[in-house]
Amino acid sequence: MTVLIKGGTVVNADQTYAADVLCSNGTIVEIGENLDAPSGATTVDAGGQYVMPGGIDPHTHMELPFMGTVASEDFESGTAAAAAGGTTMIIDFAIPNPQQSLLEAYHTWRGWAEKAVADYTFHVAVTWWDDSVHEEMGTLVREHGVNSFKHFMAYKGAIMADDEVLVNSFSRAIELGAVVTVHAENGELVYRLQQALFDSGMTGPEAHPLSRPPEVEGEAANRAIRIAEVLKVPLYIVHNSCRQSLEAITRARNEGQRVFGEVLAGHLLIDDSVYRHPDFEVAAAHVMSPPFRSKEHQDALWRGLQSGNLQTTATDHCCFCADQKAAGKDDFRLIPNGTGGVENRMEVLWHHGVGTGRLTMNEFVAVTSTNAAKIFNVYPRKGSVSVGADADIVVWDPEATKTISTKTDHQKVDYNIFEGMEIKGCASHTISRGKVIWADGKLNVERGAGRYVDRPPFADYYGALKIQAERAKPVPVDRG
Ligand code: URQ
Ligand code: ZN
Ligand code: ZN
Repeated sequence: MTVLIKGGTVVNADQTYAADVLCSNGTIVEIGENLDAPSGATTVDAGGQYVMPGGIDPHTHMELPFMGTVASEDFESGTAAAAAGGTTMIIDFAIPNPQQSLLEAYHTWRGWAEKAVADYTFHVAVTWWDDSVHEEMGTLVREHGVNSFKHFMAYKGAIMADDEVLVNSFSRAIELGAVVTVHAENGELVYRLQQALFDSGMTGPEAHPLSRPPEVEGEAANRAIRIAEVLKVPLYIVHNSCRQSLEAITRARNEGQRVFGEVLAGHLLIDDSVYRHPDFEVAAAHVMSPPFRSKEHQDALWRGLQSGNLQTTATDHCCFCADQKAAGKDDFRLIPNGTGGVENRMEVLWHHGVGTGRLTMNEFVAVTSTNAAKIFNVYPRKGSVSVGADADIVVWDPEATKTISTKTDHQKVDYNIFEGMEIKGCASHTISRGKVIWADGKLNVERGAGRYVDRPPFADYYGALKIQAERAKPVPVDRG
């Protein structure tokens, strides 16, 4: 398959220039002016458009079994919807139940993802600890291309990792040259606040944000940062939703600690008034954790992106339809947590980021693709329009307009948190490893065409070898 993208402007995280891009056999093979189309090549007219690295969404949960049900979006429909929005790679999560083998969970998720239409990889969650977890983390890094391990500090009684798990897992991760990531909410406090609110008679979704105030997130973010500081392990905090967690990250980064922060498109644009909607279905459709916050926090998060203290954007795409959310009709604690957006992330960020001047086009590329590729060690294979990179490309039409709606999007869920949002600028073509899979409003995807992306450990990228050497140094024995 050969594709020539003609007449566009290449926009990478570090530079912008007019050039044609030639892709062959899944790879970018030539970038230059006035390239000729080899015979048989497909030509994409990119005149007046931007040719950018395909989006990387570092946080999705396709077909996740969670809170007694299974997320409605699967790997085939979810990667297709992602492509319709310009995203060409997702990083999902293999999440073992406590006492379940990490390897077993990893293979289960690998099986589910075989139907994906575009590329994917997995963070593996550490939800419990014993020597077997220690061993299997090594196997996952050495033999299965996993270089990031997730820890849920929330969800007491289910998949919550306490400090003992965090300390053991963080210590093991740096030995292996892996990054640790956390869902930062204090699960004990959430549990207590949920109980108190329910007992007070507040059973509806309006109680959800009250049970997980920003302080609960700020505490956990800071705790994870301090543990990572002592153990010298690089830390990535997912879905930062508030000023408090951003302040914790900013302080650590100002002191030179290697901490990365992710923000969801939803947390930048949706506020907590949704939980006070009189219609249970609308309020419940927005129940996710951490919850959407007030405008004060949204402004802080935008500043976090602009300042570079937040490096990536994601969606935490974890969809549940109205009949599933109804499980919590009489008890907000039972509403399956999760919302969608994998199709809309890039377009809403372009409109509200680049369109408002908050972000340059290059910063947009950095936060939607390149930074995630670097942090999770697949750059420049992914996250770059450069010769030798995978031909994962989005052709972006800055003049195209649309109104986002669940009626027209491709996500397999009956509610879109961006419903009715009018945006300008969206993907006209999406190319996945050299094949045009989205063009002019139509998907051209193939079940199973997606590939698992191996992510090598960081070796010494994070100083792991130095730390291992320090730990290996014989301790001088005082012979008296
Ligand atoms: O916590 C997560 O990231 C998963 C379980 C999705 N749900 C959510 O509310 N964020
Ligand atoms: Zn989470
Ligand atoms: Zn998540």
